[in-house]
Amino acid sequence: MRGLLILIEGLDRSGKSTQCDLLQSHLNSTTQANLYKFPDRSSATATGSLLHSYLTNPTVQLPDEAVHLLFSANRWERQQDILADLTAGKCVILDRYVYSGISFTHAKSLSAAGSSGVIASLDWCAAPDIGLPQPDLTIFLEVDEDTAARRGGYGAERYETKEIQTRVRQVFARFEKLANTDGKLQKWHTVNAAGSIEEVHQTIRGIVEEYLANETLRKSPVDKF
Ligand code: ADP
Ligand code: 2DT
Ligand code: MG
Repeated sequence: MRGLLILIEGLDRSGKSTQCDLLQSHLNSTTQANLYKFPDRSSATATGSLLHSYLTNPTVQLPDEAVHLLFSANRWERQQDILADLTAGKCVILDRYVYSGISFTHAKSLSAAGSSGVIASLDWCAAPDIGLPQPDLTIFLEVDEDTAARRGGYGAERYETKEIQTRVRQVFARFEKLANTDGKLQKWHTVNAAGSIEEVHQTIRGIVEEYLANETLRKSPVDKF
């Protein structure tokens, strides 16, 4: 049986990275699990260092369209590794993926400053990721802005402002319906991430267990976007 492709999405400081680490440790106790964090800023990708510069250095100027394509290219750079892991029976946990890509770029088009025409189109934003492996399940960690703010101030990276986070939240809200429309297995689970780290972890484990036990799913090929 192949591994499961599990995506953890959410706004900044919703607890994604914390929960990805806990889930990986838990899965590793019974099976094998690898974690991919996007953007992958490591030397495993050619685009990672450019994206890191863009996120951390405000003087780096790149058109919104070009940045969007780079984030997608960064996922494509790891596609073969992800598929190889799944085929080898390993579970793959993703810390952000396609939905962050669409949401952050599209959110810029909603900003008061305005932007080029094309990023206002969700179809345009989704197009570069067409063909990438589609997660078997997406867990969206939902946390209100006040709770997230109590977890520490915004850092210095691009996008870490209240205005952008609010707009990103609005775009994310559309995906639950879109991801669950095929009438088959539920692919999107919104989880209340305001509880303790352990409570959220237990909720995530409960959801993942069901998919792990689904032999039909694990004997069928991974879907593509
Ligand atoms: P993200 O990857 O979504 O930005 P992190 O996992 O890095 O979020 O968590 C952001 C901060 O909030 C960290 O300091 C982390 O320890 C803390 N944190 C994560 N989950 C919780 C939680 N459920 N309750 C309280 N604090 C949390
Ligand atoms: P973290 O490394 O703290 O998660 O922040 N982003 C991410 C995009 O704009 N497009 C994408 O495709 C992805 C994966 C979200 C990474 C920042 O990069 C943004 C926050
Ligand atoms: Mg994180």
